[in-house]
Amino acid sequence: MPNTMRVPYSDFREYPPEEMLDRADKFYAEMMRRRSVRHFSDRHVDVRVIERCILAASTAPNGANLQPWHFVVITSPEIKRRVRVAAEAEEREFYTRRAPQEWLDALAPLGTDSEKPFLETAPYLIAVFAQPYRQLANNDKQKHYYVTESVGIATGMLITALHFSGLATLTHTPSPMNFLTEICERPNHERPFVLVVTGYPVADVTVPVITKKTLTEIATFL
Ligand code: IYR
Repeated sequence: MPNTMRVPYSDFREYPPEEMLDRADKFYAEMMRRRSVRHFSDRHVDVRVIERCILAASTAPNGANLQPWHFVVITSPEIKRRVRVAAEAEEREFYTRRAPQEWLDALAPLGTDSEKPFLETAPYLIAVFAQPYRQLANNDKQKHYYVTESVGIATGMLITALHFSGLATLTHTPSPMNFLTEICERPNHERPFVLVVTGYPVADVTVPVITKKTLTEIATFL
């Protein structure tokens, strides 16, 4: 065994079975209220909420605890504008040339197009970056493990934390989004993973009517 200091896990909490079920029910109900929105208000949001949610995301389980992620919080109108211009250029290509008809058909119910005004209106754009490795001071590289899984889990926890705090998000993945590395001034080896658009929805926001698969469709108990 490596000589790592270990401490009792005294923070673990056990609940009586009834309470456990009640907590699971309540959490499911809370998560059922989460919807992606595409129309954001420019209302101010306290940056401390964003900081806490990023800290919550950083508790995600991840490969060898190397925490292969970086979050860039964009509030500057000038940088938001650059992100919008670059994203819309890629999206125009996507909608008019790159996307196969099958993909466009799948997107039709969402009513999306290449216009992304929310990239300027929303108070926060949180760009999540994945780090395949860490550049050490002596120029050596320390490899990271399960990077996609780790950053995916952290992003899920970020979205959950933002929703739980009372904010709306849009998980946006302009494709390709390499432009984010330069705009966010990140090192070249970091991979833009997702852009979490964050803020309040506009007052009259609508969302598409969608259904979720049933438990029997998504789960098998052996
Ligand atoms: N990136 C494009 C297209 C798009 C793709 C999927 I899959 C979505 O769930 C939604 C949109 C856009 O943002 O419009």
